[in-house]
Amino acid sequence: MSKVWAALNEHRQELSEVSLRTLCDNSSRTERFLHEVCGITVDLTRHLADDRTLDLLLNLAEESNLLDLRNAMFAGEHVNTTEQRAALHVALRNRSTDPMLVDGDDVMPQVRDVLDRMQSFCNAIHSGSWTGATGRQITDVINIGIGGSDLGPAMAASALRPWWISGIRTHFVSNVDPSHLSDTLQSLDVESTLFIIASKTFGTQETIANACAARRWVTDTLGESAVANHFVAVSTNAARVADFGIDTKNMFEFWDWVGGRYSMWSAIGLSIAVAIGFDRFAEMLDGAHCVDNHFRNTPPETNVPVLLGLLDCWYRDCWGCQSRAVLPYDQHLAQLPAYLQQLEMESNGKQIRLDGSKATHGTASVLWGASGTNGQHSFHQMLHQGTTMVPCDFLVAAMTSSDASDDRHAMLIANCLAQSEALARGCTLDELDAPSDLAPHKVMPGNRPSTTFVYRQLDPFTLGAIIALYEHRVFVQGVIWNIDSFDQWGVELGKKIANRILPGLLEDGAPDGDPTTLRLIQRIAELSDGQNR
Ligand code: G6Q
Repeated sequence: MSKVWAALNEHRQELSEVSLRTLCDNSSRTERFLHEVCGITVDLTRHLADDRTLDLLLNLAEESNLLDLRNAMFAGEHVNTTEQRAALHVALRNRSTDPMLVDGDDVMPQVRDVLDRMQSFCNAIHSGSWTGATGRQITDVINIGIGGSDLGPAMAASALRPWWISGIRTHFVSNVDPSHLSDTLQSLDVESTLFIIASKTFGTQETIANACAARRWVTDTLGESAVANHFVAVSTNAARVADFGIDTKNMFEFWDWVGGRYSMWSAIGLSIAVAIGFDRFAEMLDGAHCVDNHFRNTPPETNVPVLLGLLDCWYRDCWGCQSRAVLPYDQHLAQLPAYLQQLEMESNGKQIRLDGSKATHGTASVLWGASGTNGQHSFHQMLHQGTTMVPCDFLVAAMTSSDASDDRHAMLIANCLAQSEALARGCTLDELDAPSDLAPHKVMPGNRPSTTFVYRQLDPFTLGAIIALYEHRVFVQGVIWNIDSFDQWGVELGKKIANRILPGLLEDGAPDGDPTTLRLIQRIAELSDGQNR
């Protein structure tokens, strides 16, 4: 263990004696723990950390070469070492005129070219000049994709619902469970529905199976020639797109230096741009670019993603926190926890370090959460009085994006602020007004840390900024843990086994699997009367 880690662990013992009440009541606390970035106030004052904590964590960043690695990412170096690739999603939202290089080539001309094509496509859909095969205007757009080709666009489209262009509805189908597509299609008219098949590889089993089913739905009614009007593709693989039967002039390209879970800024965001219009999509890119500049140019002590990522490591490794909760007090961000689960847990849920050795510290926490105030009537009990400490992120807008003029938004804010105050300060036995037999049940231990993010309104710029903050925070965690945040080898084995099991479910061949799998296949066959065969 390095000297800095040892000092951090020792310091954590000292902090056990300090209460968050004392820390928060220090009037100079805001100097180092309250920050503004791209219109977002990030309040870190309710963290179990003092000046010495921050100094030690910043030493840890220095010891881990954080700034060099950050610069390497922006320089398009192969920071995804196990796949020998750049991770240059920042180029997709580079709104400056500066070049961005991958292997010596400026990628900005191709990035701008695809953005221009996305803009023309959106305009054609919105103006009605792109129609279905029978001449009907497109009213419904379905993104078929999964993982990184679904979660970001689905989350963003839902977050930006108040900005939806009228007359266009967007839908997202990801699951290979046939119900997902059939439930979605139920209320739609084939003549006015357009599919975006979003897949980096264009080989993902679930996406291709759903895309084939969607094509059958279209061609059964409108004939083969209708594919040209009702399907576009987003991919890095033109050959497979053509094999599927989509003309590559209706394909929007991206590149292998864009990781799946970092791809909503690329053409994978086409469904977002269709939903809110290209200009608003560009504002989302602007928000992310603003945070990129902050991350790239701000000294570590005031660099918000750096501080957030370091605090995550502090709780994970020095306090033993196994999970973190994301609690948006913003109904439009209800899908944020699901999106962040992939971003953090697929990026940093690893146990092998860059040099091939086994990690000696814990890595990604279990990330979970739900929108407030709903969670208060459910799992917040555990956050307040459970035996496990769960650091929380609270997010809240100063203004509602609804047209309500009553007190509900104020209630939402009051509840958000109340939760973080209650978690931090708790309630002692002395402060209780309760009969003695009930008193222990009502004591609130407090000392539970949280970050509060406050922004004016959840507009496209702010959403872009929030997501970029989280992306860079995850990068910082990965650097401290010395792991490759851009690969995902852990998802491969299950895919391989599923491919081995599938023929035994479909054909008369011998089922394949270990004894438990074989027993379950047998039981499923009995229960389904062989329906899958
Ligand atoms: C993300 C992962 C993964 C990927 C999906 C879909 O970082 O790589 O979630 O996005 O498996 O892959 P395709 O886009 O290739 O269909």
